[in-house]
Amino acid sequence: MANIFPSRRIRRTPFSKGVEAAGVKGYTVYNHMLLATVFESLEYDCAHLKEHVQVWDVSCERQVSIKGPDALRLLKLISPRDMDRMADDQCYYVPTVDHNGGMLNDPVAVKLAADHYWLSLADGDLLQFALGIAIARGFDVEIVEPDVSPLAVQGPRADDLMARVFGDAVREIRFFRYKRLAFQGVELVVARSGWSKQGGFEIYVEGADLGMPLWDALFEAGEDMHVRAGCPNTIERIESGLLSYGNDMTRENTPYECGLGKFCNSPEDYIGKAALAEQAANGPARQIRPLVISGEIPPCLDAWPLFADGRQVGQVGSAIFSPEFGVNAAIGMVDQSHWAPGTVMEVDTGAGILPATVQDRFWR
Ligand code: THG
Repeated sequence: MANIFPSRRIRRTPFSKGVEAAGVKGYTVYNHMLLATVFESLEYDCAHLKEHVQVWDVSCERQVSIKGPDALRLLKLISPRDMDRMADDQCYYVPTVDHNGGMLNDPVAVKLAADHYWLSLADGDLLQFALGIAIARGFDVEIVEPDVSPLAVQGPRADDLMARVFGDAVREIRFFRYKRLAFQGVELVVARSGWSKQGGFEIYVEGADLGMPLWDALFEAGEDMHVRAGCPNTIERIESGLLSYGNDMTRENTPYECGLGKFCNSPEDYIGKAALAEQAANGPARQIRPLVISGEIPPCLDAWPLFADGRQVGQVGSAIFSPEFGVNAAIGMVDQSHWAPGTVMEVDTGAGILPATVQDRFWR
């Protein structure tokens, strides 16, 4: 593929200088912003992540800040998840849907105060959806994209590295909870979360000026821990079954199809609830499944159709060879008729038709 021409419109981040100095080899664009995809190689980066600790510039997980007397009212309209149960220090994975129940985004919501929330976005312009609803309903809220850039620290040594920079208090942070901890006198939200299953934290860095000082402090503190710059790793996240909006699911899919029905427990009349009622009662007709594809696969750049019994029965949205498990691991959306574990279909990769077998579960 040819290079993407860089410009102001493809936004850099507060950590871009550090990412470049660390030898980034590939980028994608996510929320109109640079997101690194590879440093050494996908395989090397993945193995290192599983053994040591990495610092990830995930600034592209942009925040939609919703603040004001009607903040919770607005959230209850755009969230299928019961927001009343959310603790003051909690983060919630929240599939958000349109009036047809189609997925618009799958952000992490962070409760900063009873009248102030952040939605930490996947790739999509959810701010405009929230703003449109707020204006149409005359809600008293301020909706902005603040100068907040998440920096993730992921891997088995994440607790040890973070403790050196933020103190031992980080060790007490529970999964999807946060504490406000100081760096250079500025209190930052530090949550136990991140887009890997290797454990770790996300620091919501408020103020771009703090970016490189924090980046440098983490690398200095982690010198003897083999700390490296990393990024969400395609191999690790497919093995882990972490869904990628735009790849594994789009507005064509409901949260039930994405296996996110457990996050649709709101008693409120949220947007899309009526459209989802049928699936809430009877389940979806197709759903996300882990698959193994036999043979040599090319990079998955388009949805690959799945065929069986002479018809299409689903599609694959992500696929990659897993060195740890020795298989091509894939994430597919599969019709109920063919989603049982062990079912074999044929997948058209564009470079050949290969067998694809439904798995019991993801790899971790
Ligand atoms: N962290 C933050 N913002 C984000 C992401 C993140 N925005 C973009 C993207 N990732 C949003 N999508 C996801 C998908 C999965 C998870 C988080 C965000 C995730 N899921 C866990 C799981 O599936 O096991 C836990 C879900 C739960 O139990 O609540 O972590 O990573 N800030």
